[in-house]
Amino acid sequence: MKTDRDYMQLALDLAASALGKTNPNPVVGAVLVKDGVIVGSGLHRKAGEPHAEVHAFNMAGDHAEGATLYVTLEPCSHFGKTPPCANLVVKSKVSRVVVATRDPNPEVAGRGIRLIEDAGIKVDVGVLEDEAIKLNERFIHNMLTSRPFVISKFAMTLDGKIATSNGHSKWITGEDARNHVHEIRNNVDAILVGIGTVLADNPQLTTRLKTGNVKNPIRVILDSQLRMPMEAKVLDTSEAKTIIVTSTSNIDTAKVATLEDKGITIVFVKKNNNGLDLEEMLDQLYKLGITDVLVEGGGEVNASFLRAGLINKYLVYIAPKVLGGKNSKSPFLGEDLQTMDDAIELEFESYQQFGQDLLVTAYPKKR
Ligand code: AOF
Ligand code: ZN
Repeated sequence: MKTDRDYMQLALDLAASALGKTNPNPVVGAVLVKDGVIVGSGLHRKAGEPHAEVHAFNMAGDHAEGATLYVTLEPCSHFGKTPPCANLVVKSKVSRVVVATRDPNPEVAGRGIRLIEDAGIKVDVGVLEDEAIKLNERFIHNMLTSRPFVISKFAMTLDGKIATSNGHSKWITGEDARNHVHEIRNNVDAILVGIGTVLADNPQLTTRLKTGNVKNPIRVILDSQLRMPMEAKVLDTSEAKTIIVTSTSNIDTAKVATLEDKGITIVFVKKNNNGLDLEEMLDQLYKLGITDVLVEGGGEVNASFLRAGLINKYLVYIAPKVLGGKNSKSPFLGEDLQTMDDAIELEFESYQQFGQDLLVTAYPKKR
């Protein structure tokens, strides 16, 4: 006998297969079960396309009547790009609905569940809820803060170095780990670096994958004094869009105009004691439709996100190499702290191996 958790796991697996493809929407999976037989299943594939439940009901047809619907996110109750799934659930006369977690979207926020319950259908909420929340961490953060989800990513040696003293860093990790970075880039809306990284490495910051559909994230460059060289590779917008974030006190209007003529978007934010106001920047990026940002350094940029408490997740590749050297580069620069009590505390969530390298996933410690 399969349990509620088994069917919800199936729905979660369906949802997970669309991770990175549904932005700004969440990933959602749905499974319809009648007398122990799966009569329908579906997932939300892309914003603007039908929701998971619609696909599952289409597959099930008349078999939906009397079935149990397992869905990883509360069915919606609003008219967005698509009509409310809760109405469809009621109309199809299922006998029970099992929901992993509520939809934090203020347009929904419990109304979907109420609509279904008011029609006399039993709803159970909370099956595999932790997993469902983790799966939609980006969407939930967006809904609660109206800001993009910020991921800090870097690769370091076992002794915590990201480059030699003269900035050489090719390569710290092996090919498998580096390919994995491109898979991550393929699934985020934006990738962010400081102008220092552009000046030092002249990177392309695009996604390079051998197979599958490649989607380049928008490149966001922090450049408070507009030092961007006109020949920088990131100014070639034929493959990916570029946003330069600069200070409102920047008065180089001629350079701004030249960059805008090249198709670059310039975002102006005020400065605070630590440089550009990153909170204001995130507010603006979200308004431009960016739901997550992969921060790829350098050390000063990483440190300013860290000190502002804006990092939501860490992806740290660790290579089995020791570099040593008191001037080798570290992932986070910024101010020197005096005691360990001042350290930012994290929680390790998991580790994976790519070739000889490890990927550690960590989150800020919950208080
Ligand atoms: C569901 N099932 O598969 C998804 C849901 O613009 P729309 O019509 O696509 O609505 C998007 C919102 O609907 C999204 O922000 C979230 O609250 C909900 N997403 N809901 O029941 C789904 N993708
Ligand atoms: Zn829906």
